[in-house]
Amino acid sequence: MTDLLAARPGSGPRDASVRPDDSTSLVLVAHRGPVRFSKSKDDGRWISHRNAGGLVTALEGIVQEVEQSVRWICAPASDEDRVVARAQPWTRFSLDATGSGTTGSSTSASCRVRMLDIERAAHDDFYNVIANPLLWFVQHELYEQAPPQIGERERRAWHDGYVEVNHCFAAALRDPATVPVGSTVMVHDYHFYLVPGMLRPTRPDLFIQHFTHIPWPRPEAWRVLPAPMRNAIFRGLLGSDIVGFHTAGHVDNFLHGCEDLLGLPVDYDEGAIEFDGRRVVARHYPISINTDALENFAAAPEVAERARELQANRSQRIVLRVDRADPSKNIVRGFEAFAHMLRRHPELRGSVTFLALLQSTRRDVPEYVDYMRAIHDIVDAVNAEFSTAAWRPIDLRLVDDLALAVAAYKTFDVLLVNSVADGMNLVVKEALVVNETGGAVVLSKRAGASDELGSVVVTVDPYDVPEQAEAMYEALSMPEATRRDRLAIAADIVRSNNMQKWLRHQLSDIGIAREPLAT
Ligand code: ADQ
Repeated sequence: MTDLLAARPGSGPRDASVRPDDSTSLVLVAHRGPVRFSKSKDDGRWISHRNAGGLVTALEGIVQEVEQSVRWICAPASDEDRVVARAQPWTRFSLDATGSGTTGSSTSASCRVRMLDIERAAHDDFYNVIANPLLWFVQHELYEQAPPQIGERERRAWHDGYVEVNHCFAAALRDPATVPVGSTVMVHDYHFYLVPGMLRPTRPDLFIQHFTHIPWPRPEAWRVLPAPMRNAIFRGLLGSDIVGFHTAGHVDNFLHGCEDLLGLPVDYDEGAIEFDGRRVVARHYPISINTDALENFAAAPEVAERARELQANRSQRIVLRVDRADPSKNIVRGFEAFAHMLRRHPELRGSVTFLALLQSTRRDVPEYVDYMRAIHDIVDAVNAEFSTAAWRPIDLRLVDDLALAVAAYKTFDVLLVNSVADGMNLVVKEALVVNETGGAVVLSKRAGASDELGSVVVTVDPYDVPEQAEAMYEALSMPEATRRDRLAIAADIVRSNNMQKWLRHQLSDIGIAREPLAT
């Protein structure tokens, strides 16, 4: 995932060191922090860089949205981060509100960042064996055809990695010097399902919210995991006061899981579960993008430069996808569908190019290495079948380049988002806001975004390749006026359900909302 802003060098950990104050009452817990460190080759000084990523950007929005100062607890992402984590527990990190554009004001919000000194072996098990791929694959239902082997390695990695890292986080959060009495703790994503349950018994003074950014599947999908693991996940989450998801469907799946797998009493009307003598509520908060910041970025010179480059080399029409190279994004089936369309509609050959901007991801996980190979194989096969001297049907670029992605968003004819499952999918929201050419969208019914946008885009089932081929053809063939009307409606939906709304809805439920800012 990429931020709207390039990493900006800042001050090193020595001079950025601060003592935490005691008035802080909002604590964010996420695997990634807003900052990472490197050592200058010139003078050996530490340099801090702003981290990229959709989740980081969203959490930065929280820092800007609330009045009180915020603490952010995260894991180190490199050996350099580990050195810094050992040398000093807290680093101050400033956000320039003009730069990130959340409020449009010139004031600067800041937070205190604490990276926990997690042992590398435990982190590897936690991240590369359990969180990605096991939990990611279970929750995106990528095991439908071939369930995983949960052997000794996975059991050990569960205890020595996932449980251990969650325990390290819970232990740090237990300390009132890290989390002052009465704080609100917002825990993010599938890395930390156990933290709320570990924290609750010793810190009943805290208000704990957990938010899951990826799909929450139906109870049956969880049966892929051994009962002790899946029960620990549900019970861990139920240490929260509020559990948040992107869609009403994910909430419903969670409630059914509590009833079916744990036998707990569930009030479906209220979205509430009785657990351990407490009432836990499940709510949905559909995440979005910072539309103002994106529109400003779309007008930047670097985007114009990429747009010129694209224009110089483009064929008449472009089918676009922008994704991490992740099996959940269904990239291989997307290329198969494109080939299917070229077979059924040979008149399109030579005039439509599939531009795929793929960001490499999770290279330490064998499933991802295999998937990348499968992507290259299908691209080679399709290009070998259809290429002519003047035209190559698939233009695959392995890039992490948001300026190029935004330039492509501006002028695509069809955007393909065919995820097997997706918590939300921010690519479709970004593309709809930026497109200037009446681009049409083909969207998976299993992306969270289809709840909001399904009625104005062409929706598809992610496993149905011929349907995706026909949907792309339909989108390419749609009259321009229809495409422009649909785009305008869809972009309005995204602009009115923007990231600020996602944040304020949660903060209001937590009860710490400030007065709405004029936007
Ligand atoms: P992701 O799975 O990463 O997020 P998504 O929501 O689509 O998926 O966000 C991807 C982000 O990365 C977008 O901001 C996009 O612009 C950027 N990106 C993708 N490819 C890129 C490239 N080649 N170059 C530059 N930037 C690129 C997880 C869940 C989603 C959920 C989000 C937020 O899987 O379902 O929407 O978190 O909760």
